[in-house]
Amino acid sequence: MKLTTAGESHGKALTGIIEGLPSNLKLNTEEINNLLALRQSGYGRGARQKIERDRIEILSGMRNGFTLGSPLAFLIINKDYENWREYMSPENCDTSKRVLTRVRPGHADLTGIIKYDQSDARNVLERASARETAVRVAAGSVFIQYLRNFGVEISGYVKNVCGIADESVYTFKEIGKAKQEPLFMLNSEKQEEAMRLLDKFKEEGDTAGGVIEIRVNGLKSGFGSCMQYSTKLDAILCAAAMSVQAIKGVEIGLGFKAANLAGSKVHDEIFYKDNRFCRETNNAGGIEGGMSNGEEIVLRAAMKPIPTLMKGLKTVDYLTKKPATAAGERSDVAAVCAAEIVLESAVACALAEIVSARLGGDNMREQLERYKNLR
Ligand code: EPS
Repeated sequence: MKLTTAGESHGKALTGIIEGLPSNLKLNTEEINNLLALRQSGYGRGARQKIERDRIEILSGMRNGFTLGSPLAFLIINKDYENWREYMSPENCDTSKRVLTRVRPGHADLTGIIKYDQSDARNVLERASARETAVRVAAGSVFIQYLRNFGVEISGYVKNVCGIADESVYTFKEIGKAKQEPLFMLNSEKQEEAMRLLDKFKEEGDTAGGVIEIRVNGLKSGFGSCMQYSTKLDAILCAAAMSVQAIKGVEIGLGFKAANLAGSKVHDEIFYKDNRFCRETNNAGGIEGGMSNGEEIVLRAAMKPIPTLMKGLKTVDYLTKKPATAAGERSDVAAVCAAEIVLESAVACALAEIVSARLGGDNMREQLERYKNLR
């Protein structure tokens, strides 16, 4: 299973192709649209989200609500393209307007302009933009619906906004309520404090990041492998999370905290009760030896603050080489809620690939039978 995405932030549309979906997977497009709307939500989002109304249009690979086993191709229209058509059209457009040379620290602008031999960072930033994550979320919903057939559920919440941290431990059921909250946080005092901080940052033209926790419930043991480095489940999930724009750190289970503790405080002791092996703790975050161990998978990702600051950081104009203030017309103050949805989707994408590769089979019936027969 493989997802390919295309599309510029202010181009006509974003598109995606998923190859390798089994046939007879029932897909609900309203569920996809609801996840797309959630990605656009969250406290701290900027003016662009008032323009866009992301909805999926499926072009191929599905008939009467079921996949066919052929590539699933889809698009999401960028409504803002109407305001950008004269500068962004694939042919005969005016590229002299909307030029960006006051390259933004932390964005792809400067390295991209050099690497792709451009004189306008727009030719790079349009693709580097987190707008691309809309496609990943549309596909993510497809993968989430696929995984649900095997009893696998993915959820998450925001743990920390710019250092305002909720250190509580929640059950999988409890975190299901997070998406009703303005910042997807479960501690209301911390959430209010974080919202006040974002209000302050908005006034000051600054931005914030945070920490997001993603959990996977219900996956049987043995997904991923200890036999080759490239097949380790933790390596694959961390790479998937790191591929999300603005993510700068990822940990599984206790993660960095494990380095400070004795082995006796870290490793989850094994018991045998009611005819099954079990553990009373889950410090490993559901993965041992690069394989799922049947416990909940726990992954946390750290998002850096958005690099477009309205107050503008010091930079150098790429063309004049003179000191300048970095470009900024509009920006999100924080996009931690969007990142939570995108991370769920990225994890779902990686897991769907791993599950379908282990199961093989061309249709859902074959895959479901094989999953049922796994130990
Ligand atoms: C982004 C810049 C902003 C964000 C965008 C990501 O867009 P614009 O330049 O149009 O104001 O709103 O995110 C989205 C459009 C989105 O849908 O998430 C960037 O530079 O990464």
